[in-house]
Order: sequence, then structure tokens, then C-alpha cells
Amino acid sequence: MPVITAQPNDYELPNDGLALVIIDMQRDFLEPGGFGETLGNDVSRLQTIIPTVQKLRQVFKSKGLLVIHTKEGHREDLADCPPAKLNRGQGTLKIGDEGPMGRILVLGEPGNEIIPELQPEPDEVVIAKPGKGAFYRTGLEEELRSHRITNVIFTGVTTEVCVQTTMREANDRGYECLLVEDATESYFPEFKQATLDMIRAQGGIVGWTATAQQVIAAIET
Ligand code: TIU
Repeated sequence: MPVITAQPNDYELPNDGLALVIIDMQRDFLEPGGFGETLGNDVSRLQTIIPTVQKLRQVFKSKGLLVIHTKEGHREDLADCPPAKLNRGQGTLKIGDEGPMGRILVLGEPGNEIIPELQPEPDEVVIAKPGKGAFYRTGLEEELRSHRITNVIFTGVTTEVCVQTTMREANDRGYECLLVEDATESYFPEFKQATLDMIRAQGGIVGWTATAQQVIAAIET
């Protein structure tokens, strides 16, 4: 059985049951004028991982493996956006306000689309989620179960917010989780580093981490 040379130790790939999850690579977080920028962040940091995520997707697809995208967004009437989330932050624009890419963080708006470089293909799954974690009020768990997924490779943004929350949710549900170090990014480099460290600490309390090249090398074995 191929293994990924990961941290804190080798990650065994299953014969079946491996999926790639790409978290929130949407214009809201990666392009100017979206939710990420209205919160005061420099979105250009996040764009650096696009080629690496594209490469991972291509390798997974070439092996017939499942690819799942998530995107964070709310219903038009914001009924699924609690006041605690709506009123948080000191942004120039709030969730639901009209911005340069349509209403901020609202499903179906241009800003809510997955970035063109990673446009989902017809055989890929897209999960819309109202929270930071991708299991909260979504069909992700049923989707993984129906495909008999046991092992999940995580990529996307931002490392310490939606990626880490989702990875912890997956870990608690019994999935073997690995985060790809150079296919995830944060607006805060120190938070990304801390997240990688805390995931793999204590013998992999949340899971494993590895580089994209290490993941690809094992999958192509
Ligand atoms: N603000 C921030 O870092 N992240 C989010 O609000 N959502 C995701 O991480 N996708």
C-alpha cells in the first residue's frame, strides 16, 4: 500500500476511499472586492496556491478519485446567517451588502463562484455551506459515505478558519485527514504555521500534513 511521507509519520493510502476536498477557493476570498478584502485582508497571499491546487486536482482526476469543492455562502434572505456572524467584524461591507462582485457572501452571486482557475467540472461535487465547517448544515457527510470515502486530503482557504474547522469536524467523524501544506493559505502566515503545527502535534491529534509533491508521488505510485 503506498504511503505519503507525511508529518508526524507516514500516511497510508487506502486502496479505495480517497478524496480531495478543496475548501472555499471562491472569488469572495481570493479576489479584490470580496468578503476577504472587506474584512481588511490582503487577498493576494491566497492566490499563490492556485497552481498547486490545480495540479493536485488534475492528479486526483487522472486516477478517477473523487474531488469535492466547498464554498461558503448564504441564502438570498440571509435566513441561514445568524446575527452573530452578520454583525461580526468591522468590514466596509457586511454579508448581504452589494459589492463589486455582487452581494457579499451570498450564494449565486458572481463573488461566490469558485475561481475560474478551479471551475468545478461536471463529475466534481460542490457543497455550499453557511458556516466555517463544511459539515455544519450540509450534505458533506452523506456525500462522503455514499462514495465510501475513508481518507480525505484537504486543500484550500483559509488554513486556520474554514480548513482547520472542517478538518477537525472530519477527524471527529472518523476520517483519516491530511492537510497539504503548500495547497492551503491564510491571510496570516503565522496562523497558517500554527495550524500546521497543532494539527500534527501529539502524534497527529487532528491528522497529518505533507507537501503536494509528497502527496502526488504517493498517488502516482
Ligand atoms: N476570514 C477568513 O479567514 N475565512 C473565512 O471567513 N472563511 C474561510 O476560511 N473560508
